[in-house]
Amino acid sequence: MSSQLTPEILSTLERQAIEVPSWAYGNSGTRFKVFTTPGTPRDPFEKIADAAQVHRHTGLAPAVALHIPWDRVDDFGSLRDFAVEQGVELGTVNSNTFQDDDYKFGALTHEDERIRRKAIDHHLECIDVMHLTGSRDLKIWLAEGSNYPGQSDMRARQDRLHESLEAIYARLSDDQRLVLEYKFFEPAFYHTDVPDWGTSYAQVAALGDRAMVCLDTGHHAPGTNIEFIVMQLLRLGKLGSFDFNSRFYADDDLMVGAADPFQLFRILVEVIRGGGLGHPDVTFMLDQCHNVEAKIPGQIRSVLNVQEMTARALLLDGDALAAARAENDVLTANEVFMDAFYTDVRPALAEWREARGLSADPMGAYAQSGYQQRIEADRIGGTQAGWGA
Ligand code: PSV
Ligand code: MN
Ligand code: MN
Repeated sequence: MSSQLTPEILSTLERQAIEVPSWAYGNSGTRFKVFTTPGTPRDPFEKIADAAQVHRHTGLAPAVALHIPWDRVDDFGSLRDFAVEQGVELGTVNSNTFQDDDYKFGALTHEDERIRRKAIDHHLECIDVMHLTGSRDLKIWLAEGSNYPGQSDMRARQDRLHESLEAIYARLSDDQRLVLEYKFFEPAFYHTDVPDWGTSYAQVAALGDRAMVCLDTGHHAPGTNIEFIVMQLLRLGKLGSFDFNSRFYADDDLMVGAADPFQLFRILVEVIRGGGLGHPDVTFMLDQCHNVEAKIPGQIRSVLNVQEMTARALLLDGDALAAARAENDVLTANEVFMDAFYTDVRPALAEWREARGLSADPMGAYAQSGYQQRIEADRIGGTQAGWGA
């Protein structure tokens, strides 16, 4: 093999699995416009079929995350069987409390007990779905908060949030988990009820061992040292999952590694340092929308980006780094770090793929496969990802 990737690194890469989101295959957009794309899936089955293409060409994406109610079907058992036929499994179930008029002023935090009950019941329905799909994780992202100082009692909302989460957590079976995602703003602009990792941590710590934090890389203020948060959550044993994507400005949901590959590298260095790579407790997921680019190749590119930065992070010379640190040799430590980042691992990863019966060039193989032409011819009237629905 042409490269620096040792057998040990190659076998570590073997354990990498990246879950893809069903909503990446539907049409999505901004609040200005949702562009439709020929061949867009018309139902959850077609989303799974598209997601399976990503795994087929990369060997990296064996699971698909669902979103309820966007992916609600009459028979989840048959969706599960279909996924297995396609060579993937059903993964994390995402709840949705952001598209119902009742939730205008909150869901799990709402002042009105009736609305809170409705939001809790939605999560119980999601847990029922998880039993049918075989999913382990319930992921909760809450669009709750307020727009103006004085509008809400922030403290009382935290208390209600705890009570609601407790009721949901109590319904999980022993092998299921709750992961609570944080986001610093949007759709609320003054305060958000779960704005940061500390709040998510405080809430999940109060629930128990099977409640963890979900870190979405696009959900921090610009300039935030995300790898520090990764380190801390791993140190505390509370990093349950990643939603990978990249951003230039806000929650852009662009392809992971596209906006800032170096940040992705730094995050993966801390994942490896903290024992999170290939660890069953730490799920790697994408949370992306492909507004203008082709969706399946967009996902293929993304999982390849994660693998590429993982391989580079695995190249970090730990002994040289430790020696430089011990001497407080700042410049050498930084050079060792940058050497790993600047190493081109693409030829080695192409060989890694070929050794596994995959194409060296998954983007090219997908383009050649004829799948895209087939779905464009067959599917008329695809669905939106759900944002405008
Ligand atoms: C909204 O910000 C969001 O992007 C969250 O990151 C969720 O994970 C995702 O939507 C799906 O609900
Ligand atoms: Mn997310
Ligand atoms: Mn988001």
